[in-house]
Amino acid sequence: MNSIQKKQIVSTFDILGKVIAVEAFGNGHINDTYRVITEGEGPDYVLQRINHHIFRNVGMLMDNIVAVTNHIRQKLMRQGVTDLDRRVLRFLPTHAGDYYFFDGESYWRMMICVADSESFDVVNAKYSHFAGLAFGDFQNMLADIPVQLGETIPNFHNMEFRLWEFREAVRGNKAGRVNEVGDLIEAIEQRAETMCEGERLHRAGLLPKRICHCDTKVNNILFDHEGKVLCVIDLDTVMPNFIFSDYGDFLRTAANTAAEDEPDLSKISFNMEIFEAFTRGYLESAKFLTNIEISHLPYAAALFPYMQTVRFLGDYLNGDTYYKIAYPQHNLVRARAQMKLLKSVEACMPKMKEFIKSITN
Ligand code: GN1
Ligand code: MG
Repeated sequence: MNSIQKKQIVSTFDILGKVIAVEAFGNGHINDTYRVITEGEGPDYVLQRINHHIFRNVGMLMDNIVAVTNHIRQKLMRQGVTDLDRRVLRFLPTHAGDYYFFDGESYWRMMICVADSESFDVVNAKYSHFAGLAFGDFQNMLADIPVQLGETIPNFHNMEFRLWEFREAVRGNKAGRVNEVGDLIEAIEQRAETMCEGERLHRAGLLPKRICHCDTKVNNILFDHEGKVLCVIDLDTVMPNFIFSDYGDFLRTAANTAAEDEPDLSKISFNMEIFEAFTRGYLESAKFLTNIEISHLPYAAALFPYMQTVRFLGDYLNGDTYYKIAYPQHNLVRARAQMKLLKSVEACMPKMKEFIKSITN
């Protein structure tokens, strides 16, 4: 798409200011993101092409997001927060009054670019503590949202479903790659039963679903220049789930000593200092947690590297149809990296349990 076409799409939204440029922005694996730079003092904007092969019901998706951001904005207003456009995303309607624009091929949406904010792929313990507080607050604020949010991707973090899907990928062997990954398939199967504990607890009525963010990668948080969390972004997957989703996915990314797709496995391990700081923050703000939720936090720390191993390897076996890849083996490298992280998390299990006991007693 050329810059004239992008500017035409931008012009369907009700934004202020003259557009100077539309530039590629961010590094998400699913949607395409652009920064819309405007002249003068007014805000810049973020334009996104929604991946509608993955988010199949764009109407429901945007209804969810508008409900969530409006609810949070009202709460913040009541708390006396003044810089609202930095503390919660604000989506802009088109001139026709819709929160997305369909150009005949793709779905687009527009939001205000949060001023004076930073995002990181690596954070220190102080920032992790603030992140823990922020996710507890986020779940807390959404606990009484008056509308029923839809599941934008059905069974998104359902481990039993993800394993079913993975086994279909192995059986189908669409890309002819099953033979090269026997060791990984075995490592996945060895842990399958243990990793579905969440679903079993839920069926037994022992584990609630709460509104969660469900994509709490560290780079989905915007910080101010002092390290305080301004807001969370990437709200496509906000839906009812186990709190394990938000807790586990933050640690999967922030407590990994290397990148999610690091090819050199010796660089990958689980950082207990980040774990402790984040857990402390989360338990300080998420006062609503039950004992079962708290005692399963170490399980959640293992669940997400496990689930990503399953999802990345499944995509590799299917011929790379889901995640954006930068080179042919990318999904396999990601899967191996996540398995290495999982093994490191497993080795930390006793220490994690001890730490949680020590701060909750
Ligand atoms: C995707 O969009 P992005 O890159 O923040 C994915 C997450 C995965 C993540 C792995 C809708 O997130 O579930 O954890 O990649 N989002 C979707 O990096 O599948
Ligand atoms: Mg993202």
